Amino acid sequence: MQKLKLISFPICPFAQKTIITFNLKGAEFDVEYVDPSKKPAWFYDFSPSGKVPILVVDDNNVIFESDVINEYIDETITPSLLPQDPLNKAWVRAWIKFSSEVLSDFNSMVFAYDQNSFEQTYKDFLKKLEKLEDVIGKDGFFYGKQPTMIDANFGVIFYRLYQFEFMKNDSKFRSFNKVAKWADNLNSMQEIKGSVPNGFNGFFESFLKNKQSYLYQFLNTKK
Ligand SMILES: N[C@@H](CCC(=O)N[C@@H](CS)C(=O)NCC(=O)O)C(=O)O
Repeated sequence: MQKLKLISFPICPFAQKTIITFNLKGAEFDVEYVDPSKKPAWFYDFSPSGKVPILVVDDNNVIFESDVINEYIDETITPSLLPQDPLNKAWVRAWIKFSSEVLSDFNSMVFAYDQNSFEQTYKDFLKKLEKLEDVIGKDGFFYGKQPTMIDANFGVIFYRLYQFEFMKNDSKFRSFNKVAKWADNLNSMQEIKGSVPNGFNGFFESFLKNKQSYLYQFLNTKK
């Protein structure tokens, strides 16, 4: 059996989707969290872009880029989290690409420094959810009755969205019935709840505070 170690920062969304992928497979793996402001020297030998996540396989093989890491995991650990049929597989993969744009909109919301810029980025985010409402399944997953790789990607986004009660309950978000049901379902899953390290809330809170994010004041966990 291969030895798998993921290197991450505590609140990295790209690494979180890989952890969810591992969790959905019930795979054994280790995670090492490094402090982004104090990256150890060995990190640069492993990570050409200086970014996490990286996956270390059997101590000396390194894979970087979260989507590539996830494909490697899917190819080497059963069961596959992609449809078998090539056409449906391509369809799910295409929407996985789209999930990167949705994550980017979500991150823009997190980085927004005032109400106006937040509202603009939230509009962009909702427009993308509208596209999803038309295509997702009705059984609480994106495709079919079981999670596929794309549920990991959106699990990360919805996990973070639900850190803000007002967005979770927002009528515009809730008006996308299928998306809201999907988000509720993903957030109820242990594979997703257990995809962040201990202390995640504190790290996320400090991150928003340091970025002077408009959303900081709305964090559920904020005292
Ligand atoms: N395309 C990359 C993006 C990874 C990325 O942007 N990671 C961030 C952390 S979430 C990072 O390492 N940034 C460099 C830094 O903060 O020093 C992937 O999907 O793996």
